[in-house]
Amino acid sequence: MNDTLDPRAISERLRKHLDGFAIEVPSWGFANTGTRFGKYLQVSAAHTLEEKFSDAAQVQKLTGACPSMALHVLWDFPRGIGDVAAVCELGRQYGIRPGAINPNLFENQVYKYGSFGNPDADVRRLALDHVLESVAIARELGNVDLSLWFADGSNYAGTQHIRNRIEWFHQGLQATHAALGEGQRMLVEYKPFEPAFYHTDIADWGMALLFARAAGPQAFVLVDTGHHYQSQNIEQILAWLMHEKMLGGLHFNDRRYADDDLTLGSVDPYQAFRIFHEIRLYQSEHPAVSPPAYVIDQSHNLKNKVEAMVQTVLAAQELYAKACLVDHGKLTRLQRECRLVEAEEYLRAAFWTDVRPALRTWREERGLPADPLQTLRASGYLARTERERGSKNQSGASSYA
Ligand code: PSV
Ligand code: MN
Repeated sequence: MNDTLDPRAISERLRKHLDGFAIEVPSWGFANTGTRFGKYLQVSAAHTLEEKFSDAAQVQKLTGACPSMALHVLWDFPRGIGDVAAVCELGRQYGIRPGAINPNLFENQVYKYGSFGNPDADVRRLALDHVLESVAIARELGNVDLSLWFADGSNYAGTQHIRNRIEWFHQGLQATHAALGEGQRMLVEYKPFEPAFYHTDIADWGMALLFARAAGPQAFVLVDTGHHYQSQNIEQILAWLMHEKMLGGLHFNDRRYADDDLTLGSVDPYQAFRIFHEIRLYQSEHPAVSPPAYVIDQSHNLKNKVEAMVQTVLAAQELYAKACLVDHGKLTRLQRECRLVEAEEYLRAAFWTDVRPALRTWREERGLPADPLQTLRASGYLARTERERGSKNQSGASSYA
C-alpha cells in the first residue's frame, strides 16, 4: 500500500516522474480577461506579449514545470504570420517556448452566425484562411500543435440546419488537415454550450472524435476539463479516447457549474487525480505512445494572475505525483479478483498520501524554491509589475485578452 511508504521512499519514487512532468501556461491567463459580464482589471495584468512572456518566465523560474506558453493568434499575433520572428525572439529572451497555437474564430463580428459552420460560404472561407494562416504560424514555430475551439452554434430551435453545418465543418477541418506539415498535429476541442445555448456544432467528445477521425491521421481530440456537464465521468472519456488513440491533449481547470475557469483541483481534486491516474495507467501499458499535451486553460478574474498560475502548477504537480504512486500491477490484480473495497482503498490511499514533502525535496534538489508561492510574494515581482503596468491597465478599453 502507498500509505506504508516513508517520505524518503516517496521522494525516491517520484523524482523521475516529477522531472518528466510539464504543463503549458496560456498567454491569455496573464491578461485582463474576464467574465461575460465584464472584468475587474488587475493593475499587474500583462498588456503586451512581452509582459505575458515575462509572467510565464516567472512561473517557470518558480516551478520548473512550465517551459512553454500557448498562444492565441488574434491576441498575440496581431499581424498574423508577420509576428512570428518577434514571438520567437521573445521566447528566446525569456526562455519560454512558444506552445500550442489557438486560432480565434469567435471575436470577429463576421462570426456572429458561426465560422466553419456559417451558412455564408464567404465567412467559411474567411475562417478557413485564418486557420490556414494559424497552421503556417504553428509550423514556423517548430510544428507546435494547432488547437481548435469553435464557438459555433445557435440559440434557438429551427434557426440553423444542423446537418448542413456538420458537412461544412467536415470540409473546413479536412482542408485544415490537408495543410498540416509532417508531424504537425491539430487538436479538436469540444464544449457543450456557451456562447451558443441551443446547439453547439462540436458539443461533446463523440462529435470531436468523429470530426478528427474524418479529418485525417494527424487530428486528435482535446479535452478541456471544464467543458462537461455536471457529474460527467471525464476519466472514462479519456479512457475511451486513449483506447481509440485519439487523445491529443488536455486543457486543465476546475468547474463547479459550467466552464468556470477555476483553479485546477480547487473544487474536486479527486477528479483531477483520477484523470492523471487514468492517463498514467494507459501510459504504463503503452509506453511507446506519446502522452497527451497538458495545458492550463484558466483566466482569473479575482486572483492575481501570476499567483494563480503558480498555485495551479503546484496543484497539478501534487495531483500528478499522487497518481504516480499507484502500482498499476497491484491495482490490476485487485481489479481482476474483484476485490472491490481493496482496489478502491488502494487508489484512495495514493490520493490521500501527502506528497508535499517529496515535492519540496524535489524542488530543493533541482535548485527551485521549496515554497514557490512564498518566494513569489517575497520576490517583489508582483509589486514591480503593478508599478510598471499600472497606468496601462487603468482604462477598461482593451480586447478580451
Ligand atoms: C473556450 O472556452 C476555451 O476553452 C478554448 O480553449 C479557448 O481557446 C480558450 O477557452 C480561451 O478562450
Ligand atoms: Mn479550452
